[in-house]
Amino acid sequence: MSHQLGTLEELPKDYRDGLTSLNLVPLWPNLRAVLPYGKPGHRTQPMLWRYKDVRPNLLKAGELTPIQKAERRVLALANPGLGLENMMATPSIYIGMQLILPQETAPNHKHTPSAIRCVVEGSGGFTTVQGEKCPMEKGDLILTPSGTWHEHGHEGKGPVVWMDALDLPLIYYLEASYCIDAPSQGLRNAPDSSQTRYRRSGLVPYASLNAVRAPYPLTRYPWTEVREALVALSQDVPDGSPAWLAYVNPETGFECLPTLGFSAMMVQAGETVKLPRRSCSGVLHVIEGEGRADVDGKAMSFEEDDTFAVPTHANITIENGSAKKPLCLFVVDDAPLQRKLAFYEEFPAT
Ligand code: GTQ
Repeated sequence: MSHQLGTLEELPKDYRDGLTSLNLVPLWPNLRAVLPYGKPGHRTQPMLWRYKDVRPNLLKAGELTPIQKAERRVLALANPGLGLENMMATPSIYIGMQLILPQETAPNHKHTPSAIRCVVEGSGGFTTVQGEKCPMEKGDLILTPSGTWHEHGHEGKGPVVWMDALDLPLIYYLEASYCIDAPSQGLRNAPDSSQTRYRRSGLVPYASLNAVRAPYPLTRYPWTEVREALVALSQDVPDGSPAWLAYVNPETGFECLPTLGFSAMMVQAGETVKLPRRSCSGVLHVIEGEGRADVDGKAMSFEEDDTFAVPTHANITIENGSAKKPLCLFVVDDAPLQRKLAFYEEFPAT
């Protein structure tokens, strides 16, 4: 039943002032703001960041700020609806574009927020996570979960750039965000686990059936393999739907991280897809291809390496702008957190 609720102005001024002096607030004038009917409100704007705008500024940062003065040389993609200084792409998701130049190192640390990298350009970069050295090639996903030591380096030529996604806004809001640094890690002398223990989906090391399972068994998800899987899946999805694969923990089958979810989507040449309306917020990054997105009526044309933010409950249509080539998107969202809080919802595309 919807009633017109009382307003602040209806209350006598001396009563209001008395409440304020006692740090008390009446709920009813604010109730609809915090509990709107039907759908949540949001300050997050549908927002596109073009890589052709980001890249020159990131390279300029490479000239202006030596790595020692930056620790991490990053430009954050800040959603203006959430206040630029807050460095939030969505209420839960921080996105940064990080540059590392040949021979530079970004020192070892660990922190309470969880992070991932999705490589944008360049070759020869690497991230070492808990002693495991992970090569970084375009489109590779590398996890650095909460509390895991990580450091970056670059043994190749030319700039290396990747996209960082962290649950930093959430952890900061909880007043739980902090970091510890340490000398460089010792390296485990073996290829990363995507090349050895978890070479193929559906197979796990036998001993893991008995063992107390490591929470984060797989750190690197090579894009070449994800892409092959998307191409194969594309042959068996209905027209108007994307081929959509979730990155999961190979030991549990559940999401890789507690808070943020990762997935990859392929839209066939010439196709337009409507996504289900989902209760999570998200960020979509173009690994390959070009096209147009409509997010709650805001149209955005994107190219390869561009990134866009989508608010909770958004209606999203994605059009592959090419008649010849597929469009590949990497998706970050906070669905794992919402599932744990038991209110994640999906509504069919309308
Ligand atoms: O590479 O460890 O964009 O700690 C923000 C915080 C990257 C990182 C960011 C970080 C990192």
